[in-house]
Amino acid sequence: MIRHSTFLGAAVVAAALVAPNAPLGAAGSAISGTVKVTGLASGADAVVYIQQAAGTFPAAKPVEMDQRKMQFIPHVLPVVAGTTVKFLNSDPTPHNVFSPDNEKYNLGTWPQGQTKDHVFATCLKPPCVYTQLCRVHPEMEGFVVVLQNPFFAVTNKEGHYEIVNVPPGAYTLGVWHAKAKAQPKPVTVGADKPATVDFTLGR
Ligand SMILES: [Cu+2]
Repeated sequence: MIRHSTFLGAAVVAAALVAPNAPLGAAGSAISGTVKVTGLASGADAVVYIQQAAGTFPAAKPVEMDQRKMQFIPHVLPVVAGTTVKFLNSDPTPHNVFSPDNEKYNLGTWPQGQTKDHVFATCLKPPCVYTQLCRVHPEMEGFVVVLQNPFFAVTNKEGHYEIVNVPPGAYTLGVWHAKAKAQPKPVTVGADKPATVDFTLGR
């Protein structure tokens, strides 16, 4: 599954919203690249994101984090601040949903086929990372990463990411990974000038 493509739709909508006066055809460009994590075989599940973009960004429509085969899917879910996440249980066993981070929440425990919502509306200094846990199954873990704008992508198992339709401008590109870190990098994109930014994360 190509996780980063899940967010293309949101980025397209947001680009249209933030650039209402842009001439027709002056869509943004892509920022893409590869993330390597020192000591890990896979560069998957890193979030690459523009730290701060001009304008305000409405919440995307609700997105889903599933609990299926004893895993949170997707393992890493970036969202724009204010977005509702629908936590679904697809397993025949009850699961719990809680996070010990930031404002903390415990949505309870519920059976197969049901969802409960949490609105990620309190993030004052993005990124706000919520470790997503299940009290019934201590080995289960996921992450919700709350961001200021919809210009983000999650790396696939090759470590590749692509953020599409970024409005022309100069930005700082951050990267988040559950187990490794790297400094942000500057990036400039033009109307027809995509950019490539690679990261090597250390632990
Ligand atoms: Cu569980």
